[in-house]
Amino acid sequence: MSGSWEEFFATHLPPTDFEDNRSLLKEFCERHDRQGHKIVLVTSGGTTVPLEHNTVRFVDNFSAGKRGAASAEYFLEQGYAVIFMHRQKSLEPFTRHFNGPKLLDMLEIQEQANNTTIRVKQDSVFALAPVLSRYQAAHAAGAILHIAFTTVSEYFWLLRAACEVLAKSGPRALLYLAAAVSDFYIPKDSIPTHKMQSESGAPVIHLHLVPKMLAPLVNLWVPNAFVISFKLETDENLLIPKARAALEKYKHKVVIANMLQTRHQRVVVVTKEANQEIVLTREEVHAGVDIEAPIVEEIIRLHGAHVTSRGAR
Ligand code: PAZ
Repeated sequence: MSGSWEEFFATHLPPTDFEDNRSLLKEFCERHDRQGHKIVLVTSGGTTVPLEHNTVRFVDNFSAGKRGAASAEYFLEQGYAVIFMHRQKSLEPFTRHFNGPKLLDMLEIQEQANNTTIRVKQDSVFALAPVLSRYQAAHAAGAILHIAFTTVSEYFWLLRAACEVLAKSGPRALLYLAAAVSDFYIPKDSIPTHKMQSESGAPVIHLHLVPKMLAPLVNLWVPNAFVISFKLETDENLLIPKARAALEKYKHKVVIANMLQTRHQRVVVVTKEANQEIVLTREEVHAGVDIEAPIVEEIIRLHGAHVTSRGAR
């Protein structure tokens, strides 16, 4: 049995920079609310479960944050204000295009007498310029706010704080919960302060179930928002039944279902009415097309209908 979410918050302290993040969230949402913008909270990347208070080791998961980072870019393109709540050091909008050595491969050094300059290679200008210009436009407009988490408890503290301010946007708030959040945690009083020592023998680790936060989120925290959760499975037979079960249990609007190995080529958008498959062709995959473009297009269409049905704009 999982404990209650009240108990979870009572036994986990907020992150150290919590109040700063809360102020940033408040300022961002109030500003965009005044301007009548739709606001999306995109959560992205995986959460950790620390095994020590002074954390050397932790339980982690596979998520790289590509889904969230790419989706944030497409929401920005469509005029949404984006709260990008992401795992520290996971992929981020715009910079994701130049991850690893890609950026350095685009540059060349020119030495002339005492003058060394660095230039973007001519054939890379076409790749860099559109991304740079979208990045600069988003930042100049103050249209994106980055909030970082690492552990599962930091994630829930920040998620609840974001919901507190998003609630004021009513149906114009969209929650796109793409982060891979641990279902398990170790209570704070069960982990050692310092690095576990191998001399003490093999540790026995007892994981507890994380309370299901979608229930209070949908019913109490943001009752008028358009909420989308994601469901990842590795057994195809479980994918749609579990996505549909989540929709029926939590009564939110959409579950986006995906399989671990094919998550960047195929998803199923599950709503009360239908299962809609979005699939990239082999050519699109080779050309580096983002599946997040058609996903976000469909979500924006559904969100628009939700806003209209609630008599808002
Ligand atoms: O972060 P990523 O691009 O590597 O993967 C995306 C994803 C699979 C984490 C996301 O699409 C998702 O399904 N998130 C929810 C996972 C879950 O808890 O079921």
